[in-house]
Amino acid sequence: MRADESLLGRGFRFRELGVLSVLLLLAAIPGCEKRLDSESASFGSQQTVTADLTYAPNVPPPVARTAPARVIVNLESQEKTAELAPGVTYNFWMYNGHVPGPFIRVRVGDVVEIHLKNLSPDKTHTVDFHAVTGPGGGAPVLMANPGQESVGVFKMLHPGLFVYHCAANPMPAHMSNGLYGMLFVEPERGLPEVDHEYYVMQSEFYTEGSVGQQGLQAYSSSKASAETPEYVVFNGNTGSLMGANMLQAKAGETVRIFFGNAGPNKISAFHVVGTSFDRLYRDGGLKHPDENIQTILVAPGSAAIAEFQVLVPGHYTLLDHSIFRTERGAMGMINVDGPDAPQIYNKLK
Ligand SMILES: [Cu+2]
Repeated sequence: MRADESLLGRGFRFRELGVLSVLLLLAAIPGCEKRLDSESASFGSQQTVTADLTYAPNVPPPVARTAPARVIVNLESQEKTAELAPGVTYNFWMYNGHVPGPFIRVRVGDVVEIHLKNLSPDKTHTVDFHAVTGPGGGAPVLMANPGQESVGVFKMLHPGLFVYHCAANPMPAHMSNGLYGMLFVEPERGLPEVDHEYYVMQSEFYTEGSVGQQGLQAYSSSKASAETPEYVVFNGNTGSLMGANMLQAKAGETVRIFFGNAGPNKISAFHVVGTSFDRLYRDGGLKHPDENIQTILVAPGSAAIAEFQVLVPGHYTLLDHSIFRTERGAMGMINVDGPDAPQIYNKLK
């Protein structure tokens, strides 16, 4: 027997001992066996609630429950012509009549029951939830032909901020035309309280006409394939966070942005001019937030949670710091009201 084989054999014995001691420990903890049983049986036995869905830039209130539930989520897929930019319209494919689709907020351990009604006259749609554990993120289960409804149940095993999107064929077209949104799985004790929570999702649009060309614009699959978008926007429209639609806060308040990138192609360099992120949950993971971050890369199909306190009144610009994209729509504003703060920000001459 060679020396390494002997070590391997000893390793196996140590592992066996380790497993045995964990089993003995579990047996020794009163009620432990019972907790494991109730956990495995919980797929169909909790309280049933209907999800409170909101549309960008609004976020549903934190989950108040302290125990898992079965959460009903009602989605409809449809195609509808709407404005993409001033004087520019587009035939969006959308969930619940909005681009991005609804913000869904649940709690880790919840069982989410998705009802997808496909109102399209001629296209099959579905949903791939990045929060779902299992083939296709639920897409094969939720595939719905025109006029049909599909229903799937999925257990939320991991806390975090997750993207969802259509995954029907041809997938690039379904993802380019507006079928996406976000689902937030709260950890057991939720996130720290803040004054404002907002939902911002970046995506690209590939139109036959160049940026700004007026009228109804058709989808260009050749530009999408070449990854040359005409529009890069927040919340489905160049003006969704501008003018009367600016996000609002008061000086001294804390803001949390649930930021997603639907792509389909471009990595976002998300930045808020005039502040850094006091706390940043990279890629939507909640375990180890980072501090004092200026610009964050968010991949297509990923998300991040950015938190900051606004101390000085004025306008703060949200943008993709890949800066030419601001000329294609990737810009929004936060309006901060309140008294001047000359000890932090002042003009001397
Ligand atoms: Cu689809």
